[in-house]
Amino acid sequence: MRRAVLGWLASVAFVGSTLATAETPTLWGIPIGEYAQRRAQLRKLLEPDQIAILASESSPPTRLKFRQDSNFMYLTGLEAINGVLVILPKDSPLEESEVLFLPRQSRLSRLFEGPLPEPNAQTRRESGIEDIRERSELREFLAQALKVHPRALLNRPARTLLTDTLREANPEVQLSSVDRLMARLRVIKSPAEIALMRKAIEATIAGHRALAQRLKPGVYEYELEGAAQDAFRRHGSEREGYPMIIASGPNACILHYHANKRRVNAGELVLVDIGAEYSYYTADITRTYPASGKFTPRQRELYRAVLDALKYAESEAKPGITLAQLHQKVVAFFRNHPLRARDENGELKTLDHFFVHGLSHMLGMDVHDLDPNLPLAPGMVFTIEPGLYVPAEGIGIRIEDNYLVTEKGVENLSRALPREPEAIERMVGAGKSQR
Ligand SMILES: [Mn+2]
Repeated sequence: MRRAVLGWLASVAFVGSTLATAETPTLWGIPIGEYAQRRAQLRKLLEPDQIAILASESSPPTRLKFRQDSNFMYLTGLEAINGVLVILPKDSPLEESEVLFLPRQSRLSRLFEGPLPEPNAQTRRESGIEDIRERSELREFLAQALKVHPRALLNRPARTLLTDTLREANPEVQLSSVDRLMARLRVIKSPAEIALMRKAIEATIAGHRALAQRLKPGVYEYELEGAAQDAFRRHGSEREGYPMIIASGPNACILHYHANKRRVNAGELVLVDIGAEYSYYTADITRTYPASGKFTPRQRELYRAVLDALKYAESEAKPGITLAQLHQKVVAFFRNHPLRARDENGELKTLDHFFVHGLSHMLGMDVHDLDPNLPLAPGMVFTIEPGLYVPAEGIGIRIEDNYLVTEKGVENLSRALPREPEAIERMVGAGKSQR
């Protein structure tokens, strides 16, 4: 695994060691030198007439915890507010390669928000970004830069906040998204990123275990949510990577259910799709539990079909295959499976009829991480999550693990969490015997 990742580092010409040591200064668990390498990589991907402009989030929301824009965070490691990072292509006639514009903080802002990164020596030292200027200089800088680089690639906050400014600075400017380039950078994880993802996965597994212990008929879905959240926090997770799905009985057939307010009945299945975020990286792990601690024969045979599909996909996943190809293999697996179920019209159908979503997605700073749609390659992290949803029977089953692509295949990063039906029953049963 280590060899695979270092191989990737060599292939994109990252120089020097990016492995953190005690002396390596880090931001959010990532060596600051790695942020500089990321910005250098983006710079290399820009065409001569392009410029990348990435804004930070603008203001702290009152109802939600602040979370920096993932692309801005990936390139700076700074939870700045109203900042703008400008990256120029190599061989730009302008002298600069990268400039970060940050606002001065007012006395009141410091009282309300606490200290934020400002254009000063401290931010230069902490971030390793040398050229940090006053936010008030941005407009004039862009007016000059857009003359030479009229194609601007923007992140989401920049599209919202800076579109008017850019058009004023240069009416000829062509605006598009920087996501396609960012996907190429973000899809391959460095050793430091993989270490953070392992932490997120560890916290998520603890959440599943705590939740399974609390599961019994009569419990409310939101109580289970609380149990998982408590375990996340005890493992250092700042927040969830996405709203928890804790879906009992018929709710398991609503794919984006996260109201989590129903009372769990005896004999039902509870589909639990949760992911802790750790230092801006998220896990995404699903298990399906029998509320009473025992699968019915019907639940068990469908569960077994989903688990077999997962194991099959796992064995087929290796460098060179695309996620779309992997998905098609699992569709065929379900189509050829001997089991049948009735659809909403009472007709018997093969199992592929009940597998209605994508098998996989990339995973990283975002739960559905930016995806350049390239074949799997060492250093990529992705999910495999087959599921079967049979509303006529009130049964929804999904099993999802998180995988790191290695030289020869994949490593299941979430393998510490049981998934065999007998082990799942023991996880739920363990809670009962303690009460
Ligand atoms: Mn997922």
